[in-house]
Amino acid sequence: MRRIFNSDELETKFRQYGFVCVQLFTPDEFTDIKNFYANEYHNELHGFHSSLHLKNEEIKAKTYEYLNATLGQKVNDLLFDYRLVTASFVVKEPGNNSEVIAHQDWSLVDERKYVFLNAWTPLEDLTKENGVIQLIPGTHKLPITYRGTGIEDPLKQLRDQSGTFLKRLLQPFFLKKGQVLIYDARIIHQSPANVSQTRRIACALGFIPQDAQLIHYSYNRDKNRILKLTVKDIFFVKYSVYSQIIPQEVILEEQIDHSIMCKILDRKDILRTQPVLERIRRSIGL
Ligand SMILES: O=C(O)CCC(=O)C(=O)O
Repeated sequence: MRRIFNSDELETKFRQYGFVCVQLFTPDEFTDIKNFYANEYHNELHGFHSSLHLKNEEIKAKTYEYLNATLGQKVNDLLFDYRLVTASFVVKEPGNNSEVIAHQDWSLVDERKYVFLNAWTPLEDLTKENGVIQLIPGTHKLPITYRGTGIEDPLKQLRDQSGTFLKRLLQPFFLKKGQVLIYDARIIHQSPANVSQTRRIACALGFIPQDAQLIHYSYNRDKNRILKLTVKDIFFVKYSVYSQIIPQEVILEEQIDHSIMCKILDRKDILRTQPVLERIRRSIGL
């Protein structure tokens, strides 16, 4: 398996749990980042929003450059030959409409071979009120799913039928300012609404291996297939989830791979990633 971290300790922890948490920045380093956000982002948005979703290419490119210089290099120093492909602000405005439901992040590489990493760091200490990040350790070992434009969400059934099942497995991580959570994009994660009085800003940086190509999966209704698009690294500056229009000029190759199918996950898939729960399940004959 291709190595992910330079340090053996981080590599071992990551392989087991699907994430690591590292203290990487001083709180002072975040003052400038908060100023950058205040100066550059003036939209009156509500609930949860991500700068990656915006249509404005200029601000997305500027944010990428800025977060790469301020945070990206230092995170990348921990990684074994990775490169930054996305950099964004993920923001929860105060109010009870900013919940992020349990999901896996989009697949940005062919996960049969590579691991796409998200490095997530809040600009404030996380609390129970301001939208603490929660994840299910071990779910990076789930069967391969394909996540992208128009593709059925692999967690749909689990959320519809048994939201409490996922909720019971999700663990909160009360990160302090300066700590970074680096997780495998396949890890199931969510965050509750920000019911504090102030905006919660976090930065999310997406890294893929140097030897991997950036991929975007997209469902094609006519062909009833998932298309595998190999795209240029600038893809997420050009693409907006609001319009869902895939910019043709950044596609390098379009392919229908017949082994790629929609996969909807069920309880057994999740339990298999939880060794202790799986042992109990088997011992009681479930
Ligand atoms: O910022 C958050 O609270 C969650 C963000 C998230 O889940 C994501 O960007 O995939």
